[in-house]
Amino acid sequence: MTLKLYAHPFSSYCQKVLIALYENDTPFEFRMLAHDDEAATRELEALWPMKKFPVLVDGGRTVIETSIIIEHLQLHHPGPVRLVPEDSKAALEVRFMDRFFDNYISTPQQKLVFDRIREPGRRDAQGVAEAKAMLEIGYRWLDDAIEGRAWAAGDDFSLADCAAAPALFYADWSHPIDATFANVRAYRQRLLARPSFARAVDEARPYRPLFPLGAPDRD
Ligand SMILES: N[C@@H](CCC(=O)N[C@@H](CS)C(=O)NCC(=O)O)C(=O)O
Repeated sequence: MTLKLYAHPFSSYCQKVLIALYENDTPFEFRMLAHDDEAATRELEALWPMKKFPVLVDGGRTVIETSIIIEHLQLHHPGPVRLVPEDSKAALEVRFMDRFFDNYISTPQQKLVFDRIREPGRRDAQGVAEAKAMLEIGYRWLDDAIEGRAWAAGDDFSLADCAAAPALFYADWSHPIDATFANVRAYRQRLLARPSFARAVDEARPYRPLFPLGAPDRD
């Protein structure tokens, strides 16, 4: 086995890569990043001083950033499910939607979680309000953008859906998606029914008590 993924099952960005691996049944070794495992944390830091995860090690190569990891898998370990289209124009739409989910759904969602972890006196009320406003704008924009689409960028499941699944999963827990955004809510349900994401969600169930905002009793 040449692939080793440094990850945690409850992490949204780790799930983004796990979906890609599961879609193609790609074999890999899971290197668990438990918060109390100092050895694993030191290994991660040696690979990527930013200590953001997941990180993929492929033989002698360290691959960082989830979108790049999935592009790397497509290039070096392709399977039957193509997550980045061969056609350049179609690929551009996939990459744009991938950026949308990371920047405008995951980033404000993480802000809400990280703020809650802070000591009460050090919380950032304005930043939290801005994050919620960004999520509202993101939900509204997405609701129009995916009208008539099965998946984020069209008919085919792609890199963009790998990003969307955990992003919308946790965003709805953190700042609920209003019922008026019916397309987004239906899309989130389609993602939950996708076997690759359902597997990632199931594997992460034991960690739900760790969710700082309180995991709702659903999904
Ligand atoms: N842009 C990065 C984001 C990765 C990221 O934020 N990962 C989170 C886990 S979901 C993390 O490393 N959190 C630990 C920290 O921020 O110190 C990517 O796409 O890989």
